[in-house]
Amino acid sequence: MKATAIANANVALIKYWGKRNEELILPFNSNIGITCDGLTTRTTVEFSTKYNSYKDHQIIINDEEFNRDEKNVQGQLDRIAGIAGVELKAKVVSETNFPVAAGLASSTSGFAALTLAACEALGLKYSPRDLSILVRQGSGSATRSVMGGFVLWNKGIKPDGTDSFAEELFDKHYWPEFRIIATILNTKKKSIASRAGMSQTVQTCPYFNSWVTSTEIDLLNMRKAINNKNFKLLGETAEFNALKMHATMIASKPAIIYWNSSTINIINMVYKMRAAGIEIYFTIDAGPNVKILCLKKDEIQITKVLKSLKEVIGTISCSLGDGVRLTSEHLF
Ligand code: 2P0
Repeated sequence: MKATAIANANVALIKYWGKRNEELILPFNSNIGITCDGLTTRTTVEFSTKYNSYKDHQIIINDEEFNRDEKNVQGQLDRIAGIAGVELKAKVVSETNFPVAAGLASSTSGFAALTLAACEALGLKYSPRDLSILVRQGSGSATRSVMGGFVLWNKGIKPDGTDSFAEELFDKHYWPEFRIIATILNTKKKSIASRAGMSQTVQTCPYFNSWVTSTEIDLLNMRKAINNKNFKLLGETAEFNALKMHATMIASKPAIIYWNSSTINIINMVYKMRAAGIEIYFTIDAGPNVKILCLKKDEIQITKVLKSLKEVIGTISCSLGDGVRLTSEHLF
């Protein structure tokens, strides 16, 4: 009845922004992300037993009772209990080694670890692909955290979502020099949750169709870049795609602006270092924090420059990591 899983956050190089089906969480676009070894969540789930009975789901993240998005977490627990044919409530304790809900993709590792631990606690066994379909129904981008390394989330075309799953393109050993450095600029929770922001963008951004069609081209370029280990093409495509996603947010009504002045300063730092000949690119998710894409040879120098900026309160350097897995080290 109790199980624990560990998952790494997956940061998108080609973004998921917009659902064609909000209920089943089906995206307009296939998207690609990297599972990062340094952004980790461990989650223990225990459903009620005759010894420990829970009247409601109890969710504790980093020692705090969790309110934001609680409905989504509870919904996922109910979904899994429903599949197992029980009506039990659960206690969930989760720990991350990075700030949650600040645009560092915490929901990716969070929902992947939650889903695997909950399934195991109720004796449900899934293939990684089928697990990714179940994770997807909890939170879209978490679909990618089921797998390691470079991960494609196939958008699928079927209305029931059975062909919308994660696929490991290359595992964590594929590109040992690849690095992604998460800068921590502001650990405050975001003002508008991704789910609401995404829906608002789909409904009100006049450029939304262009985002969808042009992302298909970015996806092809990204696959080519990864297949050929072409870092320049990878970085240019990731930046282009991230900026276009933010453009759709800014052009929605009312405007959604996740950036702050620190975000712009880091972007300018990246441009400056690149002009000086360093292979450095960025990507930004639904928050102010910037993720730096670079190679091992430049990691130390880039980290030093980042840490010298007054707005950077921390950095987390990641290589490619593993997909979700079980552990016997429970949190309670
Ligand atoms: C991504 N993000 O591909 C994009 C880029 C943020 C910016 O997926 O409604 O938490 O639970 O499916 O997955 C954030 O959205 O939204 C997200 P839901 P999710 O990583």
